[in-house]
Amino acid sequence: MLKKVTITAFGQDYTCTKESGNTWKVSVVTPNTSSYNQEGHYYPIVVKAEDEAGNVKTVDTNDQTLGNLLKLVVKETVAPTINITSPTAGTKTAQKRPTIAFTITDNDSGVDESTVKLNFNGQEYTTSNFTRQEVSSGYKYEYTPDTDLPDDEYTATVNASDNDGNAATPKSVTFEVYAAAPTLSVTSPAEDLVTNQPTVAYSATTNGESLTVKVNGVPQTVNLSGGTATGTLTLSEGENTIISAATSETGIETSITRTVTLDTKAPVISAIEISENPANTGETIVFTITVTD
Ligand SMILES: [Ca+2]
Ligand SMILES: [Ca+2]
Repeated sequence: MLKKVTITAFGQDYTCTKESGNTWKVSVVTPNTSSYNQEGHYYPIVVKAEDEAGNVKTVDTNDQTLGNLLKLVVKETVAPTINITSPTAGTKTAQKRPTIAFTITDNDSGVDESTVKLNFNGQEYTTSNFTRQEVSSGYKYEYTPDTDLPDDEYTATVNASDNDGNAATPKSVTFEVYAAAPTLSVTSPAEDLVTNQPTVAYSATTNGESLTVKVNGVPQTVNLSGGTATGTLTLSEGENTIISAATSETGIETSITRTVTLDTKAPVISAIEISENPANTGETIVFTITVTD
């Protein structure tokens, strides 16, 4: 005669109730956490039957016939979280090999690294293409292209699942590589201009986002509108170095240097000599003038 049947699961004993015939039953609620991180990825169950005479039969996971039936796999249902930390969505970068950084975290069964995938620029990359750093409940991965990317818009998409097969919502980021130097053409003043006017008209065209103009290091006021810059430059007596520098949205600079000379002083005639004076009719005479400027 059987006295009782008990099972031991998740560190607790549960007493079964006799059903019809030789069947005993008990209902048990599974734990809130996955069995994935348990040894063997399962929760071990022990069944014990005792008769009235005091004989006890215990069956556990090591039992050759029934042991595998006592390996209880419990799966959690919460998908991992993906967060792309760099680049920021919608940004433009001058970097031709921008690093794509993302974290994948999962609180319970953990990130299944074989499912971590980055789709970028028409290719699929896996963890062997990434550098990896452990973070709380997951990993931070970084991917850096090994060739320069042409200027264009790019989208990076990350996928991952946890060890219990829960697939994360994929995350994407779209950004632009813009590494081209801006165009710049200075139409005025001309190179090596010599003038007696203390100001000179400035004009230039550029596809840059901004333009600075300096005369001998002194910033000048120029108005840039619709790709055309205009202004008036103030010159100093003598040689003036005019540096125009256009900067793209991503900080790439193109510059042009012009040299303009301001000369407001008339030449000085300091000596005149006529040989001979007075001269005879029909005689060849020589004028010698001394002039400085
Ligand atoms: Ca999970
Ligand atoms: Ca002069």
